[in-house]
Amino acid sequence: MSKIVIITGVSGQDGSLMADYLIKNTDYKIYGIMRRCAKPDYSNIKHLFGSDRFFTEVADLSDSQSIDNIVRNLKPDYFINFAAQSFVGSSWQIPEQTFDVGAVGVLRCLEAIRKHAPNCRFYNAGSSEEFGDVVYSPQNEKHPMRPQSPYGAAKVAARQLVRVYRESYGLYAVQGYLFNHEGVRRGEEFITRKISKAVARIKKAWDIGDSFEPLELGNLNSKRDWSDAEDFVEGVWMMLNQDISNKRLIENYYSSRATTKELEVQKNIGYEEWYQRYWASNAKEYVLSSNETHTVREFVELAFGFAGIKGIWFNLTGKPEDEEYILSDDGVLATKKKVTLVKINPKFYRPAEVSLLWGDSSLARAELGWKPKTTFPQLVQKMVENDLKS
Ligand code: NDP
Ligand code: GDR
Repeated sequence: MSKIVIITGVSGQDGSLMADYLIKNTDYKIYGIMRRCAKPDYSNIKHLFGSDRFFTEVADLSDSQSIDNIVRNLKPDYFINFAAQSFVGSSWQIPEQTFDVGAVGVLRCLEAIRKHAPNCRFYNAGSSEEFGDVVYSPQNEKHPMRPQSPYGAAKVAARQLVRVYRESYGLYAVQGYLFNHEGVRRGEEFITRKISKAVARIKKAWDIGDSFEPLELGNLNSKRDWSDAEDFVEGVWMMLNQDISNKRLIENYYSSRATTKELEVQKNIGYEEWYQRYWASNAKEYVLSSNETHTVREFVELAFGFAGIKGIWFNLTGKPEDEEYILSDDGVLATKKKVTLVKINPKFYRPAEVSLLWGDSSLARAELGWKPKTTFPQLVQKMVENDLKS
């Protein structure tokens, strides 16, 4: 019988990419969970509606009954939780909702799995925001948790719950540490998509001789480790299938399965149950990252560059909020008049900033054999070209 995978947050970037990945690489049935919404946005998943392996269900992470019912009815083999209020900036405006979905929502999933599908493998979407105010770089799995936002704090709480349920009940439950990942399905308020959309808008206006409003940004100096989301859903699937992907654990498995003690346990509970328990108690949590860090400033320069627009940074007062990115005289679209492409709007500053994120995913690369395929410039180019086309 075909296995069943539940994906929450399926209308978002990662959920929809995971659904695509599983339709392509498995023969499993995918149940995408969407919350009730007056005008649902199906843009990321409408291409899947013709598939006889893709279904949608209505549930909400803030409603324990809805999660419980779905797990009880479907008895899934995998539950991949991508649902969250995922915009860090908004987490100061709606902290309670962010925490409820990001932390208590995870507890609701774990409880439903514990009661109705204890052999189901659970993934929760952890974040580099959990590292927050970092104490060393690059950050690996051992870095302390120092979140700087209600969003980051919710993810840290969720991580503790995932660990407690794994250790208390023997669930295969893991939470990766994922650094920023982007792409053409990225929400428009996140910086990368905000830039690629604005570059396309400005390029279009410029080409037809129209005036345009500059792109308004906050902190240009913050550094992020950006990757392509398509590479990351594969890494998440590897974390959920470490009996197939984890070289080190597979070696340990072969050496421990014939020990006298383990043979005794196998005799008592049966090999299949022993296998489930073995992988549940040994599954590990990994960092996924590009292992590079770049400033917002660099992203801006590359994005305008891919649209054939050259600019320079300009600041008459030296105050950060007076900095502008202006069309440069020696650029392809040169002009004598000052044309502002980007300016600062302090409303995009955050009450507390995570100024540097830089991942070290060497453990995932060594043990899972995972590696991102898309480079930083390729990612920027892909996003700009997509927005120029649309
Ligand atoms: P998106 O914002 O694109 O998607 C979030 C999804 O969660 C949407 O489908 C949204 O539905 C859904 N959702 C929100 N609240 C609820 C709720 N109460 N019940 C059910 N569904 C809900 O995020 P991403 O795809 O980028 O990220 C996926 C996960 O990974 C998130 O948990 C995020 O925090 C985490 N993460 C993301 C990183 C990144 O760089 N992208 C890095 C590290 C972690 P709706 O369409 O109705 O809003
Ligand atoms: P982040 O992503 O907070 O890292 O969270 P975001 O793209 O929102 O911000 C990245 C950095 O850019 C700075 N910045 C701005 N950000 C936005 N959105 N808009 C602006 O105008 C702007 N100007 C400067 C921010 O201050 C920040 O430093 C993402 C989300 O996907 C989370 O869900 C995920 O957990 C983390 O990545 C890892």
